[in-house]
Amino acid sequence: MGLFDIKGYLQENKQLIDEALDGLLPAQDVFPPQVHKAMRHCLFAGGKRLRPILACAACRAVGGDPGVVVQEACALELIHTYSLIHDDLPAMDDDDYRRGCLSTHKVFGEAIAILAGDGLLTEAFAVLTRGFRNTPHAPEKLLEVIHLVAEACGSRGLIGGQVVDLESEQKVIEKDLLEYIHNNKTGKLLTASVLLGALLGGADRDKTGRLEQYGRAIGLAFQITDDILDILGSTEELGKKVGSDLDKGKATYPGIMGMDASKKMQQKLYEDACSALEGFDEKAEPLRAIAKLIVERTK
Ligand code: GRG
Repeated sequence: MGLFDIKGYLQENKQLIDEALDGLLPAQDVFPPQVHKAMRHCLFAGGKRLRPILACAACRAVGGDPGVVVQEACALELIHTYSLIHDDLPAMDDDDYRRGCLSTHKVFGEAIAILAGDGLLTEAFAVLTRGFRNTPHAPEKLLEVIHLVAEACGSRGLIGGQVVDLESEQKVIEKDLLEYIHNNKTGKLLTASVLLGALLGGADRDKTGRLEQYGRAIGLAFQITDDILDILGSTEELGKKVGSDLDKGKATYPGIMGMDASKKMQQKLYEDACSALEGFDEKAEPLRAIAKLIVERTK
C-alpha cells in the first residue's frame, strides 16, 4: 500500500486531463478569439487539476473505469478556473497573479475576464451534457451529477462562501462563520468532484455517503493548508503572493485558532478522511494518497 506511486499517478492523470481539456474547449482562434484566448489563458497556466483527478480517483475507488468520467471531470476544472478568474478581479480579491502568470483581467481587461469566466462556467454544463444521446452513463445518474454540481456552484455553495468571505474582510469573525466560508467556497466543489466520480462509477448509497464524508474532510483540510501556506509557504512555489490573507484582512484558521491548533485540525481531518475510506480496498489508494498530499502540500 505504502508503495503507491502518487507522484506518477498525479502526473499521468494531469496529462490526461490537460489533453481532454484542450480538446473540449473552443480553439483560441474560434470567433470571437479574444474570449477564447482569455478562457484558455488561465486554464492552461498550470494548476494541479485536483478536482478532476479526485473525480477519477473516486470513480476508481468504487470499481468504475476512470476513463469514462474524464470528460465530466473536466467540467469541474472549467468551473474551478472560472471561480479563480472572477476571484482575481479588482472588485473581488484584486490579484495580479494566478498560477504563476498574470491574472486574466491583467492581460485581457476586466470585461473580457468576466466574460471568459462566464464562458467557462457555461461551457462546463455544455461539457457535462455533451453527447447526452450517446453517453455511457445512465441518464438519471448524469442528471443527479449535473444537479449536485450546479448546487455546489450556486448561492448555497461557492457563491455563498465567496459572498461571506468578501463581507468578512477586515472583521473579526467566529470560527463557525470561517468554517461556513471554507466549506462553501472550497469544500463544496471538492466534495462534488468526489461525488461526481463516485456516482458515475456506480457507487452504492453506503459508498457514496462515505465518499461524501471523505470529500468534506479533505475540503476543509485543503483550505486550512491554504491558510497555513499563505503564512509559511513560498511565493515561488505557490505562483501567487504569500501573505495576501493578512494584507486583505481575511480571517484564517491560523489567525483565529493559532498555528498549532490549525495543524492539529489539519491532522484530525486527514484522519477523518482516512476513516471514511475504511472498507474500501486498494483501489482507493489514490484517494488516501491525495488526502495525505493535501495536508502535506507546499503549493
Ligand atoms: C465564484 C468568484 C467566485 C468565487 C467562488 C472558489 C472561489 C470562490 C474563489 C477562488 C479563489 C480561492 C482562493 C478559493 C479557495 C480555494 C482555493 C485555495 C483555490 C485554489 O485551488 P488550487 O490550489 O489551485 O487547486 P490550482 O491552481 O492548482 O488549480
